[in-house]
This record gives sequence, structure tokens and C-alpha cells, in this order.
Amino acid sequence: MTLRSYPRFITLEGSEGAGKSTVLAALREVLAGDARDTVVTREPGGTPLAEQIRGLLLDTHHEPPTTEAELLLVFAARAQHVRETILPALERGAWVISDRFTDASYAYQGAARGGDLDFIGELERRVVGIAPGMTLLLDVPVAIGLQRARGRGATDRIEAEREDFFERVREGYLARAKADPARFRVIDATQPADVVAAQAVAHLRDWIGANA
Ligand code: Z5A
Repeated sequence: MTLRSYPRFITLEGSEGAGKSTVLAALREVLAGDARDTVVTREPGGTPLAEQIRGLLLDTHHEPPTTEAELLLVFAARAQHVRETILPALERGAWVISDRFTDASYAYQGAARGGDLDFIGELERRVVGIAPGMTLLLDVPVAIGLQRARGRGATDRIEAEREDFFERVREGYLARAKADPARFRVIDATQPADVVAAQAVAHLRDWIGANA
């Protein structure tokens, strides 16, 4: 089974503290300004059940899930998210922007945790089945991203990982981008937040122009 790519499906990725929230707000504003039917969602999460799974994944009050359990939990949440939220929206012609999607599993559970990339690929094909048309990757050196993220206060289970974990996340994302330059737009997220947002908006406008 091959993945079906949807031009109106756009994902936003980045390692810790890359600044996805600001960019997401800017993208939402563009689509709302054009009066386009738009769904903005996130992973893990995006449906009531998937949000519960997110809680399990990020909670620090139980024993940490094994690498395999973590991987299956993110894909269980995604299976629900794709069928309950993303596909119904795409099928009615809406634009969907997701704060993270399957690339995050390759970066976090694959590159950073050492999970089996072939198995992740198999899950992607059999459980997910769809791919975004465009992915914006906000790239920032780990030390800068962690400083920003930890400046916000309480950390969840994954945010509490060590710096070398996030180095592998970043490398995992950059490897994905290099392997699929037609889909990825890599943005230097060390720039001021308004500059990063403006570049993301420019990519979105180009993409809409080519795919509306
Ligand atoms: N995860 C996984 O393991 N596997 C999967 O398949 C999926 C996810 C889908 C939750 O994701 C966790 O799930 C995540 C990966 C894992 N774990 N981690 N770590 P999330 O996306 O909800 O959580 P997050 O990565 O922790 O998001 P974040 O740290 O909030 O990142 P962000 O949205 O990019 O950061 P931000 O809130 O926009 O910005 C952080 C701070 O930096 C904030 O104070 C901003 O004002 C500041 N900032 C932002 N941009 C700038 C610039 N350009 N300059 C200066 N300061 C800035």
C-alpha cells in the first residue's frame, strides 16, 4: 500500500522550542483571511481519544513506556486522528494544518529512540496511509531550542530528555527533509519569530497558488 498525498494537508515540524506555535497562528490567519475552510489540529492528539493517548505519552506519573509501547501509542493516536479528523476534513475540501504528523515518529521514536525505521514505515503504510503535500520544518540548534522551551516552565516526559536525544531528533528531521526535498521547506528558526512566521506564510501562499 502506498501513501496518498493530499495537497491541502500541510504539516509543521521541528525539534523542541523551534517556535511552531507562532508559525501556526500565522498560517491560520492566512487561511482564515482567505475565508478557506480550515482545520488546525495537532499530534499526538486531534480527537478526544487521541488527546487521552497524548496525556498517557507525556505524563511523568507512571512508569515510562518502552520504545515499542511509545511507538504504538503514537500510531494508535494517529490512526484515530486520520480517520476521525483529518480525512473527513480533506474529503470535504478543507485545508488541514497539523502541528506534527508521521515525520515526528521517524524523528523521535526512530532516530532518537533507535526504533526500527522499517517497522515505522510499515505502520505508516498500513495504519496511516496518507501524507501531507507540504511540510514546514523549523530547524534550530538544540541548545537554543531547549533554552526557549525550558524557559516556559514545567517540562513533560519527552521534554525532560537529555540534549543528545534532541540532537538525534534534529538529525532525524533533517535527514527526512533531505530525502524528500519536494515536500519539505526547511526554515532557519534561529531568526526572529516574525521573520520565521513571514517565511512560513510565503511558503503557504506559494503552495496555495500552485494547488488551490
Ligand atoms: N511526539 C513524538 O514523540 N512522536 C510523534 O509521532 C509525535 C510527537 C507526533 C508533544 O509535541 C511531544 O510529542 C513532543 C514530540 C512528541 N515532545 N517533545 N519534546 P508538541 O509539539 O505538542 O510539543 P513540543 O515539541 O514540546 O512543542 P514546543 O516545545 O511547544 O515547541 P514549539 O511549539 O515549537 O515552541 P513554541 O511554544 O512556539 O516556542 C517555545 C518558546 O520559544 C516560546 O516561549 C516562544 O515565545 C519562544 N520562541 C518561539 N520562536 C522564537 C524565535 N524565533 N526567537 C525567540 N524565541 C522564540
